[in-house]
Amino acid sequence: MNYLKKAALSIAATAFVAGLSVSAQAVEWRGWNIHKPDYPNTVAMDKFAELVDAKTGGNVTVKMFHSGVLGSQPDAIEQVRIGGLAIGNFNLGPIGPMAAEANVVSLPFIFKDMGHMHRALDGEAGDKISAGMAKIGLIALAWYDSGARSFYNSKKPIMEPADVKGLKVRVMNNDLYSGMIAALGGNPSPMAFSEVYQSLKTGVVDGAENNWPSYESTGHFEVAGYYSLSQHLIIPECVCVNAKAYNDLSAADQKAVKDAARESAVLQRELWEKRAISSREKVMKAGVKFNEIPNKDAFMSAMEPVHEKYLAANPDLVPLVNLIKNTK
Ligand code: BDP
Repeated sequence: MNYLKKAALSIAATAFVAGLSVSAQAVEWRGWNIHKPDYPNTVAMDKFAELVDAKTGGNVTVKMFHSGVLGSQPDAIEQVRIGGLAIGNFNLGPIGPMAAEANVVSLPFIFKDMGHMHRALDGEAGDKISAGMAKIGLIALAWYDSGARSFYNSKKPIMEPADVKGLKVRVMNNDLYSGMIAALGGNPSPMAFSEVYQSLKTGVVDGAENNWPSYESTGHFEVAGYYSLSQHLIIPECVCVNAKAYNDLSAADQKAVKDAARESAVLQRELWEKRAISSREKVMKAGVKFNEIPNKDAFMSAMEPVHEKYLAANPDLVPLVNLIKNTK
């Protein structure tokens, strides 16, 4: 073999080995998101994907599937747990039934306002919630905002707890929410997000509860025109990754992915603030009948049994609940 041939062969061999090592390292993650293209979470998850690619130098790429095309949220959470999907933007509501620590954020009125929720999540309470999620195979890389959820329905303004009596109200899949509606004398109807519009339209349910951006983006305001500002739940969301997928990465790539998630959360929170205002404006222009609730304490007292029952069944969570309540 002459010198040139040998050199060419050895270059080819090096490239082959390099190619192998690159492809052995490079992974593509499939990502789940329930929201439509222009929603803050969607824009932020796309940003996350872009940042992951850039920060890991292509070692990790994320292919996002938006608008819930990969299935319902409880199913997607399960898929990320077992590794069928790598990553998702999840609301902690449907995670709660699988991870007790994560469920404390679904106790009605546990957070006073968004600032309180941020401080709790950024501190020790957030660490405990993350640890609870890690136990079921989900690593929370960053927290997204989801505003405060209020009641809306097609029948009447809700001013006091008694107004919920007899109403069929859609809730996310979580017994705490069913208990919350039952405590007000309503009929809870757990249902996938994608089914709520038709159910409101055809009268399968009378109402539901959500933040301004989701009330608007789903078109629910077109079929349930009374929005009553109860703000009974402030539920954070996560960018959650399958534990094995994350732990299999090099330390440098883990950091890159975490940084990407945190940067995307900064963007999400900015976009969220703006969207909460523009969504509210949009539905009001469309003729939504909006009311404040004069006495929110009445709702808090009516929902208190939900806390009592939950903590009686989960006494080990009392310290975490107190930690949240005492977060200044
Ligand atoms: C939205 C959340 C989304 C939930 C949805 C719901 O962002 O994750 O699936 O509410 O009510 O606010 O199901």
